[in-house]
Amino acid sequence: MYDIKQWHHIFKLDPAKPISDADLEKVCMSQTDAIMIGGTDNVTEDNVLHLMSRVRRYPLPLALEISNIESVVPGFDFYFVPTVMNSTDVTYHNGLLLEALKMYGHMIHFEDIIFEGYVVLNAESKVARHTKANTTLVTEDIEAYAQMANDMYRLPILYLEYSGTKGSLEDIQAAKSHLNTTQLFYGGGIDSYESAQSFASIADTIIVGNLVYENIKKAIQTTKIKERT
Ligand code: 1GP
Repeated sequence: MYDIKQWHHIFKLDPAKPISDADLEKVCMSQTDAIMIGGTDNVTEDNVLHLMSRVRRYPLPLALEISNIESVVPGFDFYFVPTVMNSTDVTYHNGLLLEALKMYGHMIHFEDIIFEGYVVLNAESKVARHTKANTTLVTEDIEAYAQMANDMYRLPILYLEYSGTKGSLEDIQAAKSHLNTTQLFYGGGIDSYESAQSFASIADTIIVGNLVYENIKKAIQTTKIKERT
C-alpha cells in the first residue's frame, strides 16, 4: 500500500478546470508522488468521476480532497478530509464532518481517510473566503497551530495553504520546528523549479496546483526537487 510519508510532491488537479489528455499524461507520467483531486468551486460528482477515470489509467496514487459531501465518490486510494483550523465558522472545523458521519458513517472505510489540519493564509484566495478563514496571523499564531496539530489534535498532516500566492519561508520554518510527527504540507504559488525547491527544503510535501493549468512545462519541472531523488 502507498505510504503518504514518502510523498514529497503532489499535483492537485481541479475537477472544475479542463485539462487536455496530453497535459494529463505529462502530469501523471512525471516524477510526482501522487495526484490529488480537489477544488473549491463547482466540484461535482460528475466532474470528480470524470477526472478520476482519466487519471486512473496511470499507475500512481490518487486521492480525493473532499470539498463537499455531494462529490464524494468511491474508487480513490485515499480521502483527505480538511479541517480548517483558522476558520471562524464551525462548519469548516467539524460541521460538514458531523453531517457526513450522520449520513455515511456506517459505510466509511476509516483506514482510507486522512485528516488534514488546514491553516489558510492567503486572504484573497477562494478557499479563504469560502471557509471564512482568519488570515491575519502572525508567526506565533502559526507556531501555535503547528503545536495544536502535532501535540494536541495529533493530526497526520498540517497543511499551510497559501493558494495562489507564495508563503513566508520564515513562517513555514517556524511551523516545521514544532512538528515531529505531523507531516507538513505546503501549497501556494509554486511557479518554477526554484520555488518548488525552496519550499520543499522546509516542508515535507509540496503541492502544485495552478501551474499545471498555466504552464505545464514549468509544472513538470517542479517534480525534479532534490528531496525526491
Ligand atoms: C491549492 O495548495 C494548493 O490548494 C496549490 O496552490 O494553486 O497556488 O499552486 P497553487
